[in-house]
Amino acid sequence: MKLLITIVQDQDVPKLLEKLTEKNIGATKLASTGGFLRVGNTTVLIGVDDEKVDGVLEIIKETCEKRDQFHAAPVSPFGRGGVLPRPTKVVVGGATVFIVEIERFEKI
Ligand code: 2BA
Repeated sequence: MKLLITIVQDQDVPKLLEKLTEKNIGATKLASTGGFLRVGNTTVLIGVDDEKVDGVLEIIKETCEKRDQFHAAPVSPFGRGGVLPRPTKVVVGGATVFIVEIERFEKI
């Protein structure tokens, strides 16, 4: 069994959860925040048998989009005479997935 720790953009969550539920795949949604942009994203925990991992990755690919976001570096109080940093574009998503081996799984 594997646990897919899946970080996605909030906008993609309803569709992702709908598709997983259609296939009877259990998921847990957690609110999270990206360390770089410091904006909210969603972490979805998905526990599945090994043979279902590729199918779940397909669903994630189908439902999670790449999007452009802008990153403005924090303004330093010791900054250079009021010059504001230019926001830089970063491409976020589709999804960041960590696939972890599950040693034991119990539902009690
Ligand atoms: P954030 O950390 O807010 O990162 C958002 C996007 O900013 C990233 O998109 C990437 O395009 C860019 N980015 C991140 N760190 C950067 C850096 N040091 N320099 C330049 N650009 C940078 P994604 O790669 O699609 O990541 C989306 C979210 O997935 C991340 O949000 C974070 O919450 C999570 N994530 C990505 N890689 C991770 C990792 N190695 N460990 C834990 N979480 C990760």
